[in-house]
Amino acid sequence: MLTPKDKRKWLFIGIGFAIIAIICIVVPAVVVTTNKQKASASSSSNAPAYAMAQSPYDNLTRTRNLDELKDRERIFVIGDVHGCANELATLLEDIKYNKTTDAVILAGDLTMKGYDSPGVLDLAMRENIYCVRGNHDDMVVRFKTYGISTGSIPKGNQRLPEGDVADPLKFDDEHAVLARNLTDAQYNYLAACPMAVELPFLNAYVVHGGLDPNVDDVANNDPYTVFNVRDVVNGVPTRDNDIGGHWTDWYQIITNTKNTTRKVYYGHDASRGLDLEAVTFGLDSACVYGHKLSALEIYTHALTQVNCPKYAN
Ligand SMILES: *[C@@H]1O[C@H](CO)[C@@H](O)[C@H](O)[C@H]1NC(C)=O
Ligand SMILES: *[C@@H]1O[C@H](CO)[C@@H](O)[C@H](O)[C@H]1NC(C)=O
Ligand SMILES: *[C@@H]1O[C@H](CO)[C@@H](O)[C@H](O)[C@H]1NC(C)=O
Ligand SMILES: *[C@@H]1O[C@H](CO)[C@@H](O)[C@H](O)[C@H]1NC(C)=O
Ligand SMILES: [Mn+2]
Repeated sequence: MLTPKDKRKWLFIGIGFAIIAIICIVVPAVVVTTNKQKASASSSSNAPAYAMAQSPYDNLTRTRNLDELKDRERIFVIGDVHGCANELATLLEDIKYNKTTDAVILAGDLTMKGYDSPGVLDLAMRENIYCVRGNHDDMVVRFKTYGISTGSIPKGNQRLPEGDVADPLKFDDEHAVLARNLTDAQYNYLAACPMAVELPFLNAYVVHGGLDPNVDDVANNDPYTVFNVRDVVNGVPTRDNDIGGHWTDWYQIITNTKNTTRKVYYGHDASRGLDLEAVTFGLDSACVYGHKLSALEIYTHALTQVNCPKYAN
């Protein structure tokens, strides 16, 4: 028989073990779980490991959801226009573009290289055309945002002060010449072209260069890479197009391991030209270099092209 004193003793020992068990098992479990939640929250909002600094002057919208286009009869994506305003106007006529019932999305690099970048922006504004930002557009925007913020865009070969960006710029750059020429309306239009346009009703995106298939939230892509990617070398995207493999092959392989097939319409790779694959659709057919300007209709994949004189090398 246990005496009342023994009972109390065993009761205290039991309570002691319970407290030790709580300290040793429950507390660490809670801490580990909390840390895991923190880690997954921060990794999902993190840029990929290869990302460089983002310019304080890029004034960039990462993604724009264009669910509003779901009732349009036709949606066209047009490749790099690069200042070829007349060819864009001809292409709109050829597709019989109706801004009420159709939509047009420009796949970036509206500006530079060609003869009338401001004219392209004016035409795009007038025709309610949608857009994403290209690598050349990005440089023009960064100069102009700097000009708006500081009062002027100086001349000379000093660096635009942007931190450790992947593509540092100097004020004697040709993109600064166009930036000095842009009206506020033209700048506002160009600056508002996002890194990526989402068409959720088609599970499709429009970007200039490409997307990293391992980044689940498209907004977490590295903007410089989205504007510039052509190839992938050992799993790391690069601007080059003669080493590694085409980013679209990598994109297709990773997409095959996933449960969603996110289509990507893009431009930027004039040397590869038109490149329509299963889930990626390359539309830079080198208009400014004397080839063609291309419009792909997303529902039917009907292709319309116009010929372009050679304006740049
Ligand atoms: C565009 O389509 C709307 C609706 O069908 C029509 O009323 C309008 O006349 C069309 N505009 C042109 C320029 O064809
Ligand atoms: C800048 O504007 C001037 C005058 O409007 C024009 O002559 C020139 O071609 C423009 N330059 C660029 C790069 O757009
Ligand atoms: C950034 O761009 C928007 C248009 O998207 C414009 O309204 C705004 O003024 C710009 N901001 C700066 C600092 O220039
Ligand atoms: C893929 O998605 C479908 C439908 O949402 C689901 O039933 C299936 O389990 C998913 N498969 C994988 C491997 O996640
Ligand atoms: Mn480009």
